[in-house]
Amino acid sequence: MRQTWRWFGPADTISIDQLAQIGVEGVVSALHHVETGAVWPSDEIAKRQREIATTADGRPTGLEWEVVESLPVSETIKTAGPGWENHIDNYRVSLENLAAAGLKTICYNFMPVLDWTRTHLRWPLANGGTAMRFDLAEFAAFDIYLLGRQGAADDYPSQVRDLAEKRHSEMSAQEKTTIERNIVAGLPGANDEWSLEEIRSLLGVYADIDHNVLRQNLVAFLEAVVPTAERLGLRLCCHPDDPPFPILGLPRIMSTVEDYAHIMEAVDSPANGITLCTGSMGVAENVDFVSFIRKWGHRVRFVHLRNTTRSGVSFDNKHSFFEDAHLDGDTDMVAVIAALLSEEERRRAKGQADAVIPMRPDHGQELLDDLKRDSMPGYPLVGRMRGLAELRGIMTALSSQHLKG
Ligand code: DNO
Ligand code: MN
Repeated sequence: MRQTWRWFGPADTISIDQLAQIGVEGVVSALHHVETGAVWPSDEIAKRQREIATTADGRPTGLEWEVVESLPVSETIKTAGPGWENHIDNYRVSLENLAAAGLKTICYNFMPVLDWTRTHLRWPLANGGTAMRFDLAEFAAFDIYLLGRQGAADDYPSQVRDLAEKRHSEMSAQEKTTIERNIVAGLPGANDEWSLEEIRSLLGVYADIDHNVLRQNLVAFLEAVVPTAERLGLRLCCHPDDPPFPILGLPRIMSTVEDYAHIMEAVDSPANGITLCTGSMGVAENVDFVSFIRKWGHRVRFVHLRNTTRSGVSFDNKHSFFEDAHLDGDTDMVAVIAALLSEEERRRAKGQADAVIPMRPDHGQELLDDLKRDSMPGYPLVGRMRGLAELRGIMTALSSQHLKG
């Protein structure tokens, strides 16, 4: 696998020349400053390529922009609302511009309104570091009391409602603001920043959009853009919902192995691919990543490796969890990596040019010097570096000639 690293551009707290020391082989980036739904202009794409290829003082970094994460899908496209054609045209032009610049792998997601969601960004760990956490009781307190969504209480069993009520009654004004901001304002890489008011009105837009309608909207999006991607030799790859279950009464349709099977079959093209994210899907119980990779590995274009531990209140396979160290947690990372390396072997045996799959350590805990710096939530230097180092060890050991024969 190719070891990549997410870099948010010149505004990133980690400079591009530091990545060489980490042993990063390729860069994952996006034009976060372009408004969602608008075209990514060729000159902006070229600028980002230059920012990745050269340091601020003009030295070559030896790195290239290899994966786009994400080319965001607008709410207009997700809801198939007025202006859909225009946003689809723009998406196609962005794909043309990216392909002309030599980019091939395009990650996106189809989560309505909220991208990845956590209640705690810096949850203290016993070892002194911090981790991100999603706590269902805290989330319910936000949903029922802070957002005040109509009918929210009915979405939680009484045990969770009681915990939420207790939490809400104990929360200081400061804590309320923090949890609101954590959930609503959007975490790094999220497409859009909302206010509580905007969330309320967006929920109204989704009133008639259930699981099936949202699935149809994803299929309509793919039917519209996959032929373009195919012609340009691009690989689109959908990131799973995080967390992998409906929140705020909104449908989520890319949470499970079955969801992926449905979408892969509905638009059966090599350009319609998968971003495998163990940290997102692995929150659910009994996810069999090894069978998933055996069945759908040929459509996996990009991999996020990260581990979570379910901890706290759960119901209906919805869980509270925290982001554990990359080799700890509920997902058997060694088995996942072994399955991915076998997939690469299969591709090589068939002589495929795209045998190597880009992977990145997805998130990291804040450890050591991360705690003294202003790190982007989920994207600190030391924690991600620890993650990459551990994952690299597994990849090297499993692909070692000593193990064969
Ligand atoms: C979640 C992560 C997120 C992701 C965002 C934006 O598992 O990979 O940081 O990057 O959804 O794409
Ligand atoms: Mn991910």
